[in-house]
Amino acid sequence: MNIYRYEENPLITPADVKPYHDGFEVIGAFNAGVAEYNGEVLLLLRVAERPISNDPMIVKAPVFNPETQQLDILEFRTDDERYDFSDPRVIRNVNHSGTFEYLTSLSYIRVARSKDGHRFTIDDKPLVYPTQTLETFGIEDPRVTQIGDTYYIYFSAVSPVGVGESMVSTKDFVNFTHHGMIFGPDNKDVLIFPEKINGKYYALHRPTTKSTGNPEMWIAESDNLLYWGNHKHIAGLREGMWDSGRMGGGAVPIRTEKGWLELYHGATLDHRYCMGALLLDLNDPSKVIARSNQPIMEPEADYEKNGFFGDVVFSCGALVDGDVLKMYYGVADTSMACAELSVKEILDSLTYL
Ligand code: MAN
Repeated sequence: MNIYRYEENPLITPADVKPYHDGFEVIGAFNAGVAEYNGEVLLLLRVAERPISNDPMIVKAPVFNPETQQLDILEFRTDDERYDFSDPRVIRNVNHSGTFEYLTSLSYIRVARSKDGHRFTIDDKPLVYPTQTLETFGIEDPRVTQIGDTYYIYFSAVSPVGVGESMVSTKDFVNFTHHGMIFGPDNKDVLIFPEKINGKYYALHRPTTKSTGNPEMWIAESDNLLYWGNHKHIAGLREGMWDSGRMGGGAVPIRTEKGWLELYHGATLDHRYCMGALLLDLNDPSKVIARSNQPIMEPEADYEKNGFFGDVVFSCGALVDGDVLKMYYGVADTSMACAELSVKEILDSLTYL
């Protein structure tokens, strides 16, 4: 697989983003959704900001308060034995293993704009910021599907009652309609197909199940993009392989002659995130035709291996120009990068089932 990583990588780093909140630092500008609007490439960055702590014994947790529309900042002592601070992203209660109590940063969506897809200018203010009780821990990992002249932007809405997928829509990136939560908790990695198939809208999604099952890929259909049904499980984890721990959709599905090409992320149980692909039937996208046995991209560059949470390549959007696929991707839960791959080479690399 030929992969051309841009020389400018990482294209956007936290140092390029001015904090929106006083007394905070930007620790991540990553996992961006991608859109083309008015002749520009827009990256809808997940910006993560953290309250600065001057005391190494204190870990702070920012929480959006829907009543005041401000952030509350909670403080925890690192020697408090009720909590586990070993994962820098979260504060866990030692008695509830698996779940987390608080996040150490708050994420929201901010836009970076570019004429050439390489050099970006970052807006001063958020594009989509928490407003509701289901978003008090932040909004994360946006994806964008353009249908006609409407852009549907959907993201993980994180709060103490769970992580679900909520959606807003806009025609101009100024005025928004909030459609509420379209996939209830726990669910992430929703990808809405860019056109109807046999009269229905389709979306990939990734429930996290607690009774039986694993974090794997599902598909659902809808008449109106808001109410989703006829859920089907389409692809699962593979023991001993690069996608043995968790998996979820990445970029908006791309129509090719051979089928819908879905770039997805897979991780091992020790959290090494790679990108691979699924090929779905053009007429019935619940049918998986082919899949990557080997990742199409793995964390290799220094900026992919090292960062806030290292060994992560995680794409939320790509642009296609003929055979050239420009995959924008978050690196190490810290920054944004881009790489060009050949659509044909990806398709040729897949193993048919
Ligand atoms: C995981 C990671 C974090 C994220 C939380 C909540 O722990 O993906 O980056 O903030 O889930 O979604």
